[in-house]
Amino acid sequence: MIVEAERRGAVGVARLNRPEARNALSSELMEMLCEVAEAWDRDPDVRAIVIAGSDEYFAAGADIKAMRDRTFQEALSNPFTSFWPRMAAIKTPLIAAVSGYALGGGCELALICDMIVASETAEFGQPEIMLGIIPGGGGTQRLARVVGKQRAMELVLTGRRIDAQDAFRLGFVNRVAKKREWLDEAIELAEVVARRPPLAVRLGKQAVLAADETTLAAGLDHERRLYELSMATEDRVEGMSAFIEKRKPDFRGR
Ligand code: DAK
Repeated sequence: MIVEAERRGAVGVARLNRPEARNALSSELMEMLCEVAEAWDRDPDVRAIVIAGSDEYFAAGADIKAMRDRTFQEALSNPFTSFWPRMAAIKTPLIAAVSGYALGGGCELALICDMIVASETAEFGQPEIMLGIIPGGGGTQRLARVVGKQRAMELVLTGRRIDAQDAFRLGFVNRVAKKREWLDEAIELAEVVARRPPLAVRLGKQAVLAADETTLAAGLDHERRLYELSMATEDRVEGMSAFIEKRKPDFRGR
């Protein structure tokens, strides 16, 4: 399977598996990844999703061999364009577990995720400029929001790669793991999120993502409404009661 899906308790782990093409994101691979993520997103027992590649490569970007002969008309009607918004619409928290190369669309896929755990071997980059194109999966927009305009400009216009430590310093990745521990660390982080009350987790994700879309005043208004929704949940009564009664909360997702 070009995407291997495995459940580890409340965490779904999807592993990209096209070693012969360095996990290049063909339409077939992206379709399968979207289907897996969307099915988990509908499943209340899945509370967090990890997207990973292999030790050597997360993903080397879109499939250049498939792209080269695509006409303008084919590019316009190709489903490829729809995969990125589909992944961005997943409400369950997404954690990218990146070891080795995350380039072009691979870097953009990691950027769509809500958090990134990188192996010390990870290398990130937007090399599209070397192919005569620019990033098309959010690499100019999400990257600029994460690392700032000047640094995004350098990565997009030079195509140079950055390593895991640089990515950490830039606030691009949440943590850097030892090379044999990257996947376990990503799953551990996902398990922590999975133990939190799921409705509040989804509202929290939605609220933080709104920060990229709105002015501060509109964002604060949006946060206030989402906060009020969280106050209407049974889980928040349980969370507050458990604190006061000095016991562990039993969150039900209601
Ligand atoms: N596509 C297709 N095949 C690829 C590939 C790719 N991106 N990357 C590697 N391969 C294939 C190679 O062609 C080679 O195949 P064979 O020669 O064996 O048939 C095999 O994988 C092994 O590759 P290498 O021999 O190059 O392996 P190395 O370990 O030496 O190097 C590498 C690994 C990842 C550093 C290198 O392969 C590399 O630089 N790959 C290309 C990276 C790149 O330029 N990525 C950007 C692609 S453009 C959009 C959304 C997104 C996008 C566009 C639009 N919309 C929503 C509209 C995204 C665009 C891109 O990502």
